[in-house]
Amino acid sequence: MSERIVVGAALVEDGRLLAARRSAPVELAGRWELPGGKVEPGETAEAALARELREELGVDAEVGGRVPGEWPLRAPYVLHVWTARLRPGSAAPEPLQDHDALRWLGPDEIWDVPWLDQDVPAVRQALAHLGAL
Ligand code: 9L3
Ligand code: MG
Repeated sequence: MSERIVVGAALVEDGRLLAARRSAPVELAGRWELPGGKVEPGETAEAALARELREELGVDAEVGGRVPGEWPLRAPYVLHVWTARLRPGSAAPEPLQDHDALRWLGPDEIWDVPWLDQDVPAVRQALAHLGAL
């Protein structure tokens, strides 16, 4: 089967990175991730990520550039990460779907939450790509 892309957002505001705690499925509940989800057939990665952030968090986000790299998830999925920002006038994020908590993590707090295993290298790479938060 060919690879299917899951997109995650390195959503940054005021020098902090948004982390979202999954409430579902049960095997991932309690672990933190870069919010996002599956790219649907015919959809661009950027459009998919903006859609997922609207659905999951209720925000209006502008997707920036791709963070180099890809991280394997359960086959056939792989995780790609894009930078993102809230557009002026966007609502603040709230956990509407699949999450039960959100945190804006400052540079000293990034590793305070139990990220999903696959998100650890993705977060590390996103931070390297962004430079100082
Ligand atoms: N996943 C892992 N890390 C992430 C994201 C957004 C997703 N940062 C994994 C969790 C699920 C699969 O990818 O197994 C699909 O994600 P979703 O559509 O349930 O968010
Ligand atoms: Mg999701």
